[in-house]
Amino acid sequence: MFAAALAALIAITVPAYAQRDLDCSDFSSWREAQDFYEANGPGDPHRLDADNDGIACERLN
Ligand SMILES: [Ca+2]
Ligand SMILES: [Ca+2]
Repeated sequence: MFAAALAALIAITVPAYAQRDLDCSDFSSWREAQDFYEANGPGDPHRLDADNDGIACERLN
């Protein structure tokens, strides 16, 4: 529940977050990283999906 609220907050505050590059290590869960990746699309400005298959940070869970 907290992660969902955080993701919603991230979506609202994208401009602030967009000012610095985030990496998979900045997220505590895959869901969080994936929501951020989808909110920042199209494209992958933060390079969270290195193999471009639409799934960010496969090594997180
Ligand atoms: Ca990055
Ligand atoms: Ca991927």
